[in-house]
Amino acid sequence: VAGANVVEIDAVVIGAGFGGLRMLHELRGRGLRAQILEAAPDLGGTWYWNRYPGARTDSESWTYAYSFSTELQDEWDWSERFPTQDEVHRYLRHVADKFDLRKDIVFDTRVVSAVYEEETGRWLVTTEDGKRYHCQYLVTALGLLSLPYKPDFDGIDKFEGEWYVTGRWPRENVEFAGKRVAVIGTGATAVQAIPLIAQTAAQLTVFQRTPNYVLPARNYTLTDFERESIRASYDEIWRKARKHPFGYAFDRAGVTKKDVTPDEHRNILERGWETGGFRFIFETFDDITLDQEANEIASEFVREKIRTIVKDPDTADLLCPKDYPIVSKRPPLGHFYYEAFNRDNVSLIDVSSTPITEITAGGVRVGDDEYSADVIVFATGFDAGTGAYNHIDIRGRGGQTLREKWAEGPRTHLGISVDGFPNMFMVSGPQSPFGNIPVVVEGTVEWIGDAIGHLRMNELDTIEPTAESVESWWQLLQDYINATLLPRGRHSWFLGANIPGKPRGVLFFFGGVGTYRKTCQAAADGGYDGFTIESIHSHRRR
Ligand code: NA7
Repeated sequence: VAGANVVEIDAVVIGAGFGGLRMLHELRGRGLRAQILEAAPDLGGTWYWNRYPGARTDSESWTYAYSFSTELQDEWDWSERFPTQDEVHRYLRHVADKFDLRKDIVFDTRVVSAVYEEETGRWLVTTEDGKRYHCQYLVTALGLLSLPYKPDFDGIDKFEGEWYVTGRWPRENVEFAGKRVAVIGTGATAVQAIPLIAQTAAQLTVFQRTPNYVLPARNYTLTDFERESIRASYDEIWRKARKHPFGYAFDRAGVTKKDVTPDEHRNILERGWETGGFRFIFETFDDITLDQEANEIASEFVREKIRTIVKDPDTADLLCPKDYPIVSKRPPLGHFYYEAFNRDNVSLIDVSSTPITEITAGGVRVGDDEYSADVIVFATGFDAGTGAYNHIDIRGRGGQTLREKWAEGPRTHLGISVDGFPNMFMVSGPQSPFGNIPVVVEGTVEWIGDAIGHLRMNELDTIEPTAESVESWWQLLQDYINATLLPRGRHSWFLGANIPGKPRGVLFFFGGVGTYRKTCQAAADGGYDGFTIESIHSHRRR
């Protein structure tokens, strides 16, 4: 490919979220000319798009950040335990300014295709507005939950009110005051939005298909003293987070069900409930995700709390998850979520047996019942993992599309690379670990940086995994998830089961962030074991 309209560059990174920004900095630090192509008008990824009421992290602020720069972590002041969308977005903008990243980000630019050229060993990336980039390395930092899913209900075009999708929330203020609002969905997003919408809406109707185990967030404002002690402990924080199964700076509980009496068991769960957040899961008992009995005790504990908080027994009963174990779906964190159902203006509609039939001109119809609404909020989740990949025409060796390759579900090695797609690297791609994303992302970015460094130092051109290592990774993913209670989650997006027609399969690595990091490091230390590395011209192989 040649021509005036083609930008020749070392690397193209798609996406300016947590992963893409960090990747650009890494590539630059290694002397590469790189550019980010970003569909949105601003950076932030998830933290750009998800500006619905109540949007904030479920990770503690001091671990929902980059660790690569001591100066950055020392100068940034988090204001709360769980920062809002606005604060995380400000943080990422600060990072971009500090490291002068914006000059290499092209905004409002959606990538439509990326095609690998076998003769040159380069990728040709084309954008919607016809720009073309020719690069040696392609990094897809598309996000694991970036393509919103909105069910295809009949009648939406006839609806006379306003409707919004949480993952594509408008930048201007949405007014709920005095309005009848319908929220569809009760996942992590809806759980954050519902208590806030309830405060101003005239009437809020929540449509629930599957109740969740919502844990209290117990958010608080950080004092200067707390911020100072966090700053003083960053080494320890990152050491713990990198070892933790889900990338959090938590201690292992060191206790399982068999170590305690029923009274002690209850006291520990009470303490975890008071501490709030995912600490309820990870700092109470180490066997909640693994052992059915330990899990059922924790599950029943949450149900009891729901029945205590929610005054109307029928509503409480509907809010109690009954037929799947806690943590088999990602538990949301609530900021007075269950309490919201005690308000006179909030009602809960069960759509588990009779699904939403259609959207009408005036609201939502479920069977014979119609619920009036001026505003409908779709908090119906994401096409996780592969969704954003299917929206780009990615073609590897022999013109094979990634869509075809993944027709039965994603196939990768380490969640980073795919056989037949040389020099394509995924940051938090399908089959990488699910957990505290910044920690996962930094590990992956550094690994990709090292792999590229290795190629350049040895004057080699391409790296791609062998078909065998991709097959083994798939098998390993099955083994890990099958050792847990996770396969029992209802409509779980971990398994692709939230999207009608999506192939069912394990979309994430559940062997733990610590194990994952070690595995990736071992592959690099072993001279990129499981990968084929080639020189295009001499066909030198190793
Ligand atoms: P989730 O957790 O996938 O939640 C989506 C919700 O939408 C969930 O309650 C679904 O019920 C519901 N849903 C989906 N389709 C329908 C239909 N057709 N009818 C009724 N209800 C429906 O997405 P979130 O955005 O809340 O959270 C995603 C992650 O983002 C979160 O975990 C964080 O990691 C960040 P279901 O449970 O499928 O029965």
